[in-house]
Amino acid sequence: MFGKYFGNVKDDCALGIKYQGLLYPRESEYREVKSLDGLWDFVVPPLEDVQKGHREQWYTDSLSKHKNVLQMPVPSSYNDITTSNDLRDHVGPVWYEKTFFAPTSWRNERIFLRFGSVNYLAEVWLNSDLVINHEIGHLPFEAEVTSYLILGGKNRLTVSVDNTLFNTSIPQGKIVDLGSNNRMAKLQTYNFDFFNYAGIHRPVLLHTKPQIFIEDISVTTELVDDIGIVHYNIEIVGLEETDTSVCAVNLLDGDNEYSFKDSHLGVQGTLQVKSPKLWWPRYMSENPGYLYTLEVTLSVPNNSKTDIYRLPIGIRSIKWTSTSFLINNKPIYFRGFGRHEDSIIRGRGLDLVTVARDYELLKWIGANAYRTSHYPYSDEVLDLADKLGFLVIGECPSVDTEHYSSSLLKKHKRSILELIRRDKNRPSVVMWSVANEPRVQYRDTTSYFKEIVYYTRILDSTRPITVAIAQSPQEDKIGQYLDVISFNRYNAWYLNPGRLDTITKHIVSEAQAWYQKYKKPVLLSEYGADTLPGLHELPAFIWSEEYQAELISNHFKAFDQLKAQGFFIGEFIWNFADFRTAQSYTRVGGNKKGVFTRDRQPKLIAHYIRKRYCALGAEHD
Ligand code: GCB
Repeated sequence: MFGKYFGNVKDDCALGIKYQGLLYPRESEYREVKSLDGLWDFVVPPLEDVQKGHREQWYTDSLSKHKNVLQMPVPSSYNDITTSNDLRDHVGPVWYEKTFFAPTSWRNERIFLRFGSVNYLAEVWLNSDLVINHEIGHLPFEAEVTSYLILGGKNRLTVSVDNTLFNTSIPQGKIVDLGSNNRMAKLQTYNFDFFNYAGIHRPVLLHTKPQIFIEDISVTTELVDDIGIVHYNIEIVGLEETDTSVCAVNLLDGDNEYSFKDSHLGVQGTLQVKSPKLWWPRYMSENPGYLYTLEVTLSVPNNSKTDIYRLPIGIRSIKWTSTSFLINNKPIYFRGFGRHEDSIIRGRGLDLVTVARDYELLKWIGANAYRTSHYPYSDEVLDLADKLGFLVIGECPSVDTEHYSSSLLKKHKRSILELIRRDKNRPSVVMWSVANEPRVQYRDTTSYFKEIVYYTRILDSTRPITVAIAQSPQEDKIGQYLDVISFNRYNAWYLNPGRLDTITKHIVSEAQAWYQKYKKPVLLSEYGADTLPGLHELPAFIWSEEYQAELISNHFKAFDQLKAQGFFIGEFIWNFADFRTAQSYTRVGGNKKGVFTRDRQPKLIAHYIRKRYCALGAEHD
């Protein structure tokens, strides 16, 4: 149970767990939040000397003194903004700078700087001092900057962002040295199938906390008969030994009514909610995604210090057996997509317009689930999953992993720790995927994943663990450690291209083989076909809209047979929308397996999926 590690244990050497709370910055009576998003100065070092900025310590003076300063939007990826191939394909550090004022009214506060995510390696200087560095994209990090900040004056924030991926990065990449004759000295290659977009990808927030503050809250919920049980654990920072603190906890419902007449006192405890309004996924309730607010009020009477933090929570239970996955004791059938954070020009940068559109499309098509392939998505995306009642398989950024090593293992664990630390309280997140398609031909694959799964389970035993597996049941080495078997299979695409007739039989027999081998619930985590929108061919031919429609429809026949057998718990199409990849002759402008185009319009198949997914949803009404 993560309560143990996320509540009290700050540093567990045996497990390599070092942990600091990272609650999302929320305004309250005692907390302020200021956004630093907008246009930042942006400078790229010369191609032939990408380390120049570090050597010359560009963080010690204003970037605006350089020639060729661009105005770069934050959040966004920098790659597709200009018309330059050099910037799109840049390998190495780039430099960002923003100036801002901090109000004098913050004199008695502790001030923190939070980045929603920077891909891949970030170094952050405030007024020339290094305040934090962070490795691994797609995850937030934060530094206390109280003593570096000029209150009532101008501050200069400098960030170096390096997109270089090595064998020990998460995800892995390889650097090819092109030699000194080449203008671009280094070339980045990687096996994963999405563009290595880079930049400050998510919001940058400056926020205050009182001197004594609520550092973290961990919540787990369960159902006992008709009672919703909410276990909570609160971490407080800044207390002196002589301070006596009072932590009062209450629950507000959707109408802002308190659930308890008197608040519960103490940093650890259990709330019992009679006849709770449960958090349900879509289609299983009139009111899916019902959220309460856990209100925590901290006061230190002899100090007259107070803090308040309000955390949205959902009351629901998760259980799994050898054949099923249950929410609130009801079996769930997942129907959804693998997705990407990817939009035209912005790349992987948070784009709220695309986020809102995607949820409208997910609702329209009748999906109830998605996998955050192949990395953690933004807080903003997951907030909506909580609110709208989508089921999320949260994935860490280990993709096509190979060449296992102890330093890779350490970073892989770190990515899982940071993912669970961020999303542990989210009702929408119902399963962890700790890798996508790891390679298994290595001697140490088995011990590596045994340790990864063990580590994940210690952090959180309340959610099942899976891996999206590429191998056949015969070749697989990892399934023995998992709770749910997920497999990616491209029948009639990479396997037997053009042979639409082979799909149903192959999928049914493979899913049965997985179940026979492990006696665990099975889901298909990826299947699909690249499709050029507007290309029509009858009889169906690969890359046409008809081919994608037939390929996916033939899978539906297999799923119907499998559903009747009792162990098959879900279907995830690859992919929700077309997305950008590295340049290759197998990709036309990127991966085109989307059911929607990159500008979010439906391909032919979308209408068939809608019919099926909505009908499956209606079975639960
Ligand atoms: C896969 C990968 C995914 C690719 C997909 C494809 O198995 O998990 O990242 O994009 O195949 O389209 O090739």
